Amino acid sequence: MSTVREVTYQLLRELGMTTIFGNPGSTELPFLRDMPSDFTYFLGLHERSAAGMALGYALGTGKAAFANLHSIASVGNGLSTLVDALGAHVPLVVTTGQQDRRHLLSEPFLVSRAVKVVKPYVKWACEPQRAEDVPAAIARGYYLATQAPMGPVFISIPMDDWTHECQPLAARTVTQTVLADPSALDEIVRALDSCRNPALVAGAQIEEDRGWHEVVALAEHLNADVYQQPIPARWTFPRSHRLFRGGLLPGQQPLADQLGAYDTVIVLGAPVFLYYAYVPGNPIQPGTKLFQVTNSPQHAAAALAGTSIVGNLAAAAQYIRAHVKARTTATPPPPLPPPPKPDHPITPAYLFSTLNKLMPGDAVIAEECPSSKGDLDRYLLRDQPGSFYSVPNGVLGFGLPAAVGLQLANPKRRVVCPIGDGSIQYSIQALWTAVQHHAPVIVIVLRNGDYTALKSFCDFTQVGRNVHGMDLPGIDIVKIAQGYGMTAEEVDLPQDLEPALRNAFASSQPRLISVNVTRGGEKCMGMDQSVHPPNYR
Ligand SMILES: Cc1ncc(C[n+]2csc(CCOP(=O)(O)OP(=O)(O)O)c2C)c(N)n1
Repeated sequence: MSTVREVTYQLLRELGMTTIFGNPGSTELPFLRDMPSDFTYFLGLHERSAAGMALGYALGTGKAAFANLHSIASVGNGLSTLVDALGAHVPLVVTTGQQDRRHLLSEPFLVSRAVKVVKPYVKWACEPQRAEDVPAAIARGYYLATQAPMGPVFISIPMDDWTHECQPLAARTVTQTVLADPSALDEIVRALDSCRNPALVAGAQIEEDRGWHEVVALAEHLNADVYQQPIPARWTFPRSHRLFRGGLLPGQQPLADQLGAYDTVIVLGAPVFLYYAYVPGNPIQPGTKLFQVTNSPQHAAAALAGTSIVGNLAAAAQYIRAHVKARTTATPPPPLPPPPKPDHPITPAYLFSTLNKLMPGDAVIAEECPSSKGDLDRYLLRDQPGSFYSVPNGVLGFGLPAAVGLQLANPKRRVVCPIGDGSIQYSIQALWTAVQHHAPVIVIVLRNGDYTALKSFCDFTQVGRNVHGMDLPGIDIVKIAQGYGMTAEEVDLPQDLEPALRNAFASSQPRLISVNVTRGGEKCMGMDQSVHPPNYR
């Protein structure tokens, strides 16, 4: 008879999860011992980094990733990754050790109540009732994690379970696609056929459902203007396409104003809508017909306006295009932003336009640079699917491990991680894993010496500047990176930027470039006082 451990490894193999990201503790050792040689283990030095790399790996492969974290620390240190995975619909199967069942009642050292803690942020959390149920629980978690909308599942496993006897368990086929009701999509077709001026909003779910090409084809068929959803976790429309009109603002009134000229708006694969500051107003101008197609029943239920249709994005876009009349006229594209000057200190705009010039066409961006998002949005152009990932819920610590996981998943596409000097500190340990595994990620630190985004928010909402904890003096990120074994350098002069980036792209090893950039001056997520922000003074 096989053991729980043997059956589990065979199951993971059949489910295609032979890559394990983790941080071990005593409660995980009975599982991790003698790992079969066809499995690869990536050590993260902290659960946030380990789980965050698994998340990047899942994003990069488009498949479920497996993380094995330590006891209750899995939740304490790793919870924000689960929050990210739930928000960004990333299929993660997270297992974590529990103390030996035989003395759980007495609350021993390292006892874990993780299942209870984690529940609001996973699709399913479970500690199996019996040892021999462990493989079946992992299988059930996997099938659920990979169902749209995808997301994380969590299984807590007592450490004595692994040696129990267990029946073999074959992996099953569980399909993942749910199609939208065609009669509901017909309503969108009728609205588009009878409208004057339609617009599409492209959301992250287009990539989750592999619908990039279908949505581009639909937009071209309609000659419709296309906007990216507010605060996008992914870019899902080619940035230099003639129909692309930029991103939507994350506030009710300013967003409704941006879409004010359109009489029909179809949101494809995004919430209606994701806001940041509370700027009240109509979610959409009265008179504009609003439709949402989403793979998430939650998003459909939570939408503030319009008709919501649940179903797969690729299939829905294909259906609409097959039934709707083509349109021949398009509005002219807006002018390109002026090329930024090589000022000193270097501006984020100059940094991103230089990076854009030097990056290979298939390079992947995993970004976390809060106050420079506007410049990044203006000057980085990505035209291929799977090219852009960003923090989905505003919890910092996403960018660096996601970049490393994406790079491990995609050795052929270079991953670039533009990240704030504050943001990089939240899961800094991922630098070490990149070095150990020669994952050639290029980390570009925007060193402005403070939490600029928070200062902008202070100004935006009139909180004032008399707030502690806004400045970051005395951090030498180059030495920190070198301490983890990474080649790193500082760039201060604009003329040194291009050579530093060229060298990084020419090298096949990971590298960190810390760029001293200008302080402040950015709007709050693209918004200024003209939108009438809330006043918290
Ligand atoms: C885990 C976490 N802690 C704190 C914050 C609050 N926060 C939002 S933006 C920000 C500043 C980040 O600083 P940096 O990366 O240097 O970017 P900058 O604002 O300077 O562009 C902070 C601390 C957060 N979003 N997530």
